[in-house]
Amino acid sequence: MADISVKIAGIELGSCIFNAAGPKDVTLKELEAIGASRSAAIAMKSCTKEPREGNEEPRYCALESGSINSMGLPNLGYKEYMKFPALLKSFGKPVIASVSGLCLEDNIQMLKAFSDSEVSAIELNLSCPNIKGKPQIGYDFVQMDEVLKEALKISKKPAGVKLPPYFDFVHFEEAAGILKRRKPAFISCINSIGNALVIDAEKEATVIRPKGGFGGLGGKYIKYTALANVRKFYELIDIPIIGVGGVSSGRDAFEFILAGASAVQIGTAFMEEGPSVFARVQDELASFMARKGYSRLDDFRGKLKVI
Ligand code: HRO
Repeated sequence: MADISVKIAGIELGSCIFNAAGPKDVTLKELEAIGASRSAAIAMKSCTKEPREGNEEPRYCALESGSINSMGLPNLGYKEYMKFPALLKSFGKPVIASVSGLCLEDNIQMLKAFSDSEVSAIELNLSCPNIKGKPQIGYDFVQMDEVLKEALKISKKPAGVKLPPYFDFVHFEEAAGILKRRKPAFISCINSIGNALVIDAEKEATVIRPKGGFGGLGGKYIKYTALANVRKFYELIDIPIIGVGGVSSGRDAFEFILAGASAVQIGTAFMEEGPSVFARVQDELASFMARKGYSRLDDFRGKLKVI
């Protein structure tokens, strides 16, 4: 059987596949279900300083080949998530906090707190598209540089950054320049493609309610954009990359690793299929690698050929 374990930022992962921050990871019960599955880690919902109800319902809709969401950061507040690693210890896997403060001070305060907690790593989410009146920090390079400068130096735990999708080579280079300077422990790319609009022609209406129906697009629709982001950053910077966006099979995971990802997260497919998705995708990846004659991820990571 192929070995699909990996070490990222000093953290040993039994496999390279785990859940993306976001779906089904708000409550302790949901996190326990991830712990009991074959997800290699337990990523927790992005949190804010205070608990949040999130946006009005309906705020998630499964689509033919993906999903649209405008959850609006519903979460229990960071103090609850600080307690969870101890309660999830029996699963014996890394617990990852995701921090999405509504201002720089909140991000700093939460990073400080998680840094002294039992989490294994922290993902700083600079790319939530669904907060009314709050632009995605990952698209404002001045602010992104400032946040990373102040926030990353605080954390004693490996701290990475969740990026929005970029679409222009100039933007990739600008973002890469900041990342080279601020040196996060890893990057996760990509978040959902923000502010898509899905329309139900029969009802002549949007499929979600918040923000006039605009929301983050996820799933298969965004796989090629996600692969492009992983590849571009792999070419530009020497920081471990966690690929996320449209992974629903072992073959998808293989493509992300071939593009340069060190690990792969699953969002929409986990939301739709439930925790068994992790075992299925891992087994498919291992079989696909065996068929190709690869015994470990390093045999093909980043080795994409351009025809
Ligand atoms: O909660 C959300 O609406 C949400 C977040 Cl924080 C995020 O980072 N990405 C997303 O698609 N939705």
